[in-house]
Amino acid sequence: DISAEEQQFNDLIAQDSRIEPRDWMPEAYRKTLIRQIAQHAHSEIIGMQPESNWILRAPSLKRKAILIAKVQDEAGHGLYLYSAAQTLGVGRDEMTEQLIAGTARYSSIFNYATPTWADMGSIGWLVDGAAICNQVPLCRASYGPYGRAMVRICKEESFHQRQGFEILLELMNGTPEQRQMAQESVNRWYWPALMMFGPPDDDSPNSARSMAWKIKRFSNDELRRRFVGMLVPQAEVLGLTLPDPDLTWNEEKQAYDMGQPDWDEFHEVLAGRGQMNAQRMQRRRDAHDEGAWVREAAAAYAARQSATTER
Ligand code: FAQ
Repeated sequence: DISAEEQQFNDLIAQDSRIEPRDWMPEAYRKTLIRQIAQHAHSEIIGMQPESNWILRAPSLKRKAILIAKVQDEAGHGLYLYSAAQTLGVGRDEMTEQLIAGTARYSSIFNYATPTWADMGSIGWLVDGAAICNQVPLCRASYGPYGRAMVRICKEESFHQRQGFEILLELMNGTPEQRQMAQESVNRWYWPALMMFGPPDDDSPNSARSMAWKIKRFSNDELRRRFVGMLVPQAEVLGLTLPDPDLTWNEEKQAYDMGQPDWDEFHEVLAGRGQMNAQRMQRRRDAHDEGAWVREAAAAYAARQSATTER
């Protein structure tokens, strides 16, 4: 026995139609979207840090210009996503407060250090690669503003992925030291990149409901498998080894058998005890404090503008 509005919501989901901000939606649907979209937005904002670490040290003017543009794109993605979350009734200030207070989640991947230039290649190839694999299906998410934001974000991510691939390709065509630097970096980023897809399916509390609501279209493990399938031929082109001794083609399943990431490490990072968690949070808090004068100036300007138009 359900209400007419709930029936209409269920029908829209069943028809693969879209839910828009003014439509009725179950409170749990709204909450889960706010959770996922805000986490995603925070990931983009915190995700600027590992690469901005290299802007001043990029090996050429061209590389520097590309890296600056990529980090700016990430800021832009964060802003589209905060706007999408705002259509669900949560305030930007509230989301920012949660990030600053350390009570919000952001992707585990951004808590790893970037000690070498090759890490810029690995982030583009593996981290943006994983992001695309996860986000292309999100373009069809049932919530309209989220799906539409994803379309634009995915276009930019595919450029990011290619620039990372190209950094690694150039290193692999370089000196033995450069090739070694690329392989060492891929060894460090491979497993954390696989963790971006979330815990294994039998340990993923949100998956079943999010799939029934057509927010998620594929399970965490399914997307992880697809990603590895996409990487194998690209690694061959690069001449890089993927650091998984159990990675083998299974003819019968027509898919790769693969090893498992270290899930204890994943839970440690989620609990705030990863390599760079404390530093990432401190940097975000400092940036927030340093930006106070900009927010004050913008608010003062907006107040004066509205006073002028009222007159
Ligand atoms: N890190 O039940 P599930 C980028 C949490 S790409 C941290 O499976 P769900 C681009 C999860 O939130 C990165 N936490 O959850 C870029 C949940 O916790 P909660 C961002 C994780 O939501 C590239 C709990 O574990 N992309 O930024 C992680 O159904 C380069 C249980 O998990 C997105 O956010 C993790 N890896 O599935 C930027 C994509 N995995 O909330 C800069 C959108 C899981 O119950 C440079 N999000 N958790 O306390 C999604 O697709 C989903 O939210 C999943 C998780 C797949 C991440």
